[in-house]
Amino acid sequence: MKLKNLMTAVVFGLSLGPVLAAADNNMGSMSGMDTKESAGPVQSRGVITMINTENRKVTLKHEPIPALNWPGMTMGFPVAPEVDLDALDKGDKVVFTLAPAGKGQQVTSIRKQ
Ligand SMILES: [Cu+2]
Repeated sequence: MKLKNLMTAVVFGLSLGPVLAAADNNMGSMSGMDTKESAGPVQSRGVITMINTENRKVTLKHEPIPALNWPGMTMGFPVAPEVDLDALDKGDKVVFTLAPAGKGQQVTSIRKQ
């Protein structure tokens, strides 16, 4: 039954598409967002909604970032080791830079606006 085998191959091939697309979308709290893989450092603005200096994590309510295809949203980022967080607090309006790190983005600079 050659025709049946062909149909099976076609159905299997079609069903594989969404599975691969889902596997690409592995961004932790940002699951569901479509991220461009090759983006370099990008600058944006936002407000600090949470900051953890010891664990070097910051949560930012950021503006839309067209370079990453991100809408405005609140999300957490790891902060690069060289970035000084001591002068920053929850509620601060900031300008920050993101650079690709692992499967997501990390903050490579951040300062009060
Ligand atoms: Cu985001």
